[in-house]
Order: sequence, then structure tokens, then C-alpha cells
Amino acid sequence: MGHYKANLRDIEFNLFDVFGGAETFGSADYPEVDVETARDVLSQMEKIAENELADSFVEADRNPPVFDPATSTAPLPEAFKRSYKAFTDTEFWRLGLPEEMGGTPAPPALIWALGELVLGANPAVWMYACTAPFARIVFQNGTEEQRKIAQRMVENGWGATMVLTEPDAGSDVGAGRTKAVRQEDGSWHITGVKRFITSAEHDLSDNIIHLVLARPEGAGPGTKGLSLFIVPKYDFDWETGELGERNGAYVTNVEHKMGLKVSNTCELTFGEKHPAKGWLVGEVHNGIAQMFQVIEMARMMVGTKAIATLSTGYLNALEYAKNRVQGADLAESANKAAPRVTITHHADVRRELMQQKAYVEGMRALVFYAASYQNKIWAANARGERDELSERINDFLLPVVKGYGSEKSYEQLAHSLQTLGGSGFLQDYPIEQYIRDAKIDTLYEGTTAIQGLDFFFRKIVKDQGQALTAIKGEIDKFLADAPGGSALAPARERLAAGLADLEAMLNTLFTQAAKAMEEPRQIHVAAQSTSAFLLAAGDLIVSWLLLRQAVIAQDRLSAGASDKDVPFYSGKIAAAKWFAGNVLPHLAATRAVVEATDLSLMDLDEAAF
Ligand code: ST9
Ligand code: FAD
Repeated sequence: MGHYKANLRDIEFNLFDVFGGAETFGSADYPEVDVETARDVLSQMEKIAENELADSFVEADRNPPVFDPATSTAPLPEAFKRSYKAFTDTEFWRLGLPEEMGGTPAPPALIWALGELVLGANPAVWMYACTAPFARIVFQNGTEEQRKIAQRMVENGWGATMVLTEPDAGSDVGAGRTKAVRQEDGSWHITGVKRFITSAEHDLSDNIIHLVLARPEGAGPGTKGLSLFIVPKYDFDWETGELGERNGAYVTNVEHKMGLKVSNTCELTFGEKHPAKGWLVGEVHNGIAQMFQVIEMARMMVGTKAIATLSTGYLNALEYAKNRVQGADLAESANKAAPRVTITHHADVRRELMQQKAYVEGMRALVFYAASYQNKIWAANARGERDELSERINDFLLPVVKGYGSEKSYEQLAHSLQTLGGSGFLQDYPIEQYIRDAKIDTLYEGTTAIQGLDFFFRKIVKDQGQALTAIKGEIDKFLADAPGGSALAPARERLAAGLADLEAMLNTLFTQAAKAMEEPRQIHVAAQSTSAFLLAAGDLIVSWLLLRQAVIAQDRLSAGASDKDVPFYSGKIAAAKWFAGNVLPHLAATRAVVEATDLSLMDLDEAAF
């Protein structure tokens, strides 16, 4: 058995008991994937994840790819390639692709469930294997002719990348200087240097399709002046996929990183050796909006990756704690001959384990809660319609999944390591690698600061509170219905108090932001608190979702659950109570900080730092 410990029981609880089950699986929207089929797919994936995918996790970290500047190549370790093949051979990556592209329509929730298993076992496998979602975006946005590119990508399993970042354009994508010049044949020549591009070079496929943001000659500044181009590594026949000449997009460096080392992070130079030819997606200049279709999936992926890593971190810590004998029960401290106990008998270890369990199970619910809206969005799109409220709610939840999910997973992984004592610091156990591999999740796809700004200014203010009102309505209804009776009453009271704290924070932020209309600098008062507000909102939503799970668990226990299920349901109730009682009270302190924030930090001379 490798490092990876899946939690399929909890994934299935979310998919089939908490968020819909048969309402989605096997419904008129998703007739081909019923509950039984989904369970079968997941149990197959669980085995492959724990074995073939997990097998190369350590080896590829200790022996990462090496860049050869002479050939611009960075081949991947053979062991990793075997893991990659084990995943692609399942053909599950086709789930969710439209039938006309060789796929099977499936609810996004199932794709994220598979995603959790793969991302937890070997995250780079999933990242290299993202052909299908990229092809879908080309298909949806491309011209009739460009749809053939999408078909060739899927048929040949070509790699794909998203290419935004430049040395001087990280968070500020609109500062990008990569240029595009139209050619007489309708193609474009791209020149410039992009950096930190994931999967821009590898030897898993014979071609790579780069989706590149570049500024056409004469276009305006900022993100709105950027257009999206399809730039292949090798030119190819769009009808047959036969490869032609090498295109002028070359990897000129591969970064040396703290973690996630087998995922090649590349400097990509366009048009230096010879022209880098590209095609304007859809023949329209709408680059940033098109690229955000990729970014939205990628932000969901990053949150899921972080949470998947915490899940296996917690389960490794739990296994260790159940076996590690150290010290006597504190209640017997007077008796020096008292029997030694496993560390699960110590109050602080129990507190630490419950904290990890509650966060990870709450955040897994958050992923599937967002995915439940994606199920509706995809179903509406397949009918040629739009479900605008679900789109707004999903947009609202993405910075929570990504920003909160990555911050809390990284923070809690430190507790997973702590549970192992000094052994956690060793490479004999996987947790130090989990921590190194998960740190990137708070950074790429928009740092936490960017997620906080996005959450408040775009997903609440610009949305005029529509998504927020819908979710708050659901929480208000939950509180009014008071499910779970007296057993969950104290936790529901904490939830109500937390909600009041969050609303107060939001009103303060509105007031602070409104002052900026008269004095623009005042915006810095609100902006000091947007990250804290995002994290507080995450805690509140997670607590509510844990309570929803606890209500179901309570019902199942009352109805007479099997012996095997009793610990699972009891754990659900305990986690919900623990989180409400131990995490939500901190929102009052955050509220006090937000309310007391002023401009003094911004007035401070930089020399005083
Ligand atoms: C990166 C990649 O880091 C790392 C991992 C790679 C993994 C590879 C593969 C992953 C594939 C995933 C597949 C998963 C599987 C699929 C399963 C499917 C179920 N939402 O506010 P403004 C747009 S890549 C939507 O004025 P500024 C919008 O069009 C690098 N759209 O922005 C808007 O116009 P309008 C990642 C949004 O001040 C326009 O932008 N880099 C959103 O000009 C302008 O908006 C980053 O993420 C949104 N939330 O620019 C950069 N926001 O308003 C981070 C904006 O008219 N920086 N738009 O609608 C930012 O996000 C900045 O806020 C900024 C600011 C660049 C947007
Ligand atoms: P900066 O933008 O310079 O940020 C530095 C610090 O300032 C951060 O703490 C940030 O939060 C803060 N900050 C910056 N601006 C603001 C602001 N307006 N308000 C408040 N705080 C702010 N990019 C791609 O295009 N494609 C990829 O495939 C890709 N993969 C990556 C893989 C790895 C391993 C890494 C490390 C990066 C990858 N990136 C990729 C780039 C990644 O998206 C950027 O690193 C990220 O967006 C941050 O940009 P930056 O590193 O330039 O940091």
C-alpha cells in the first residue's frame, strides 16, 4: 500500500446522500450515469489511486525532471509515466466531454469526486491529463474550423496549457506584454516570454496545445486588450492530426521548486528562434473572458487538490496516532506505573485530530456543494439554456473553494504532521511532501489576496448580492426549520451567532468601501479585511454544511444504521458540533478586528516596516 489513503465513504456520502443522489445521477439530465455506475467508476478509481497512481509519488519528488537547454526538453520520470498511463487507460478522463467529442455526459460532481482521488494520490497526473477540459473550451469558443483542433486534441491525447503569466505580469495579468501580429493567411505571430507555465514541456504526448493570452498590435491596455490564441508546439493537419513542422514556442527554462516537482513549471518563449504561429480563438477579441472559463475550472481544481491532500494527511496522521504508544492517561498521572496508552488517549491529540477531520470533511462538502450547482449549469447548457442563478452561486463559491480551501488545508496539514511528533518531519512519512506540494495551492490561480478581493468586490458588490442572498436564504431556512432537534440546538445557535457576525463584517466592509466614493484612499480600509472576510465566510459555510451532514447522520442513526455505519455517522455529528463550538466563536474576534480597521497601516512610512 502506498502513501495515499482515500476516503471514498465520505465522497459517496456527499454525492449520494447530501447533495442529491438520484436527483442527479440517472436523471433525465444525466441518464447514462446512474448511482450504481458512479459507484462502480469510483471504486475502480479508488484502487488505481491507492496503488498505481500513488506508486510514483515519492520517486518523482526525489528524482524530478531535468531540463535540457540544448533540446528544450524536460522528460518525465518513467515511474511517473506509468502512473499517468494507468489513469489515462481508464478512459475516465472522457467523462463530461460531449458525445460529439467522444465523451459521455456526466455530472461535474462525479468528475470532482474522481479528481479528489487522483489529486490526492498524485496531483500532477490530473494536471497533465487535462486534455478534455481544455479541448471542451476550444470546442465551445472556437470557430467551426477550430472545433477540429479540439477533436484532434481528444483523439490524440495531446497535452494543454494555460498561458497568462509573465515576469512582470503575475496577479496583474493585464500588464502582459506578449504581442500578436496578424498574418495574411489569417494566423497570428506571437512574440514574448511567459513564465511559470504548468505542463508546457513533457514527453507524455507528441503535441501540446498552448492557450495563450497576448496583445494584438494596436489593442488597448489591461486585461480587456488581451486576446486568446491557440498556439501548438507542433503544427498539424487539422483534419487528420498528422504532425507538421515545429512551431516557434520553446520552453527555455524549467523551475526548481519547493514541491510538486514532477509538474514541469516552464518559461515559454515565443517567436525567438522562428515564428510562433497561433490562431485567434473564435476569431473574436474576447481573451480574458474566454481564459476565465479555463481559470474557473482550474480554481476549482486547486481547491479540490488542496482538500484531497489534507484528507490523506489526516488519515495518515490518524493511523499513526492509533498505533503510537506514548505516556500514560493524564487522569492516572499519580500512578507512575500506569499502563502506557496510544496517543489517541491524550486530550490534545484528540483535539488536533478532530480539528483536521472537521475541516477536511467540511471542505469536502464545500467542493460538492459547489459541484451541485455545476451539475445544474451543465445540464441547462446541454438543453441549450442557462441557469443564471446557479452560475452566480458557483462563481460566488469558487474563491471560497480555492482561497479558503487552500489556506485551511495548508494550515491543517501542519497539524497532521504535528500528530506524528518528530517522525512527521522525516521523509519516511508522506506528510512533509504533502506540505511542500500543497503550498502552491495558496499561490497559483490567483493568490489568496486576489481571491479575497474577487470575493468581496466582484462576487458580492458587483453581483449586487444576488448569490449571497440566495445562500443566506438557504442558511436562514435551515435555522428556521431547526432540523436535528435539541441535540443540535447549541450548534445551530453558534451558527446563527456566526452568521450575525459575518453580516456585521459585511456591513462594515460596505460602509468602508462606500467612503472611497468621496476619498479613494479609503478603499484600503476595506481591502485590509477582504482576505479575513473570505476565510470567515468559509468557516461559516463549512459549519453549516457540517451541520447539514449531521442532521442526515442523526436520522440514519435513529433509523437503525448498520454496525459498520454507526462510527461514520457518530463522527459526522461530533465533527459538526466540534466545528460550531470551537471555530465559529472566533468570528466574533475577526468582526472586532474588521470594525476597528482604519487607514493607519497605510499611513505608515514604508521605512518603519
Ligand atoms: C495558473 C495555473 O496559475 C496553475 C495550475 C495549472 C493547472 C493546469 C490545468 C488546470 C485545468 C483545470 C481542469 C480541471 C478539470 C475540469 C473538470 C470539470 C468539471 N470570474 O476585475 P477586472 C474577467 S494560471 C470570471 O477588471 P483586471 C471578466 O471577463 C494563472 N471572470 O480585472 C472581467 O470583465 P467584466 C492564473 C472574471 O483588474 C475581466 O476579467 N492567474 C473574474 O483587469 C476584467 O476584470 C490568475 O489567476 C472572475 N472571478 O485584472 C491571475 N475576474 O468585469 C490572478 C475577472 O467586464 N489575478 N474576470 O466581466 C486576477 O484574477 C486579477 O483579479 C485580474 C485583474 C487579472 C482578473
Ligand atoms: P505577484 O503578483 O507579484 O504577487 C506577490 C504578492 O503580492 C502576493 O502575496 C500577492 O498576493 C500580492 N499581491 C499582488 N497583487 C496584489 C493586489 N492587487 N492586491 C493585494 N495583494 C497583491 N501561470 C500561468 O499563466 N499558467 C500556469 O500554468 C501557471 N502555473 C504555475 C505553476 C507554479 C508552480 C507557479 C509558482 C506559478 C504558476 N503560474 C502559472 C503563475 C501564478 O498564477 C502566479 O505566480 C500567481 O498568479 C501570482 O503571481 P506572481 O507570482 O507574479 O506574484
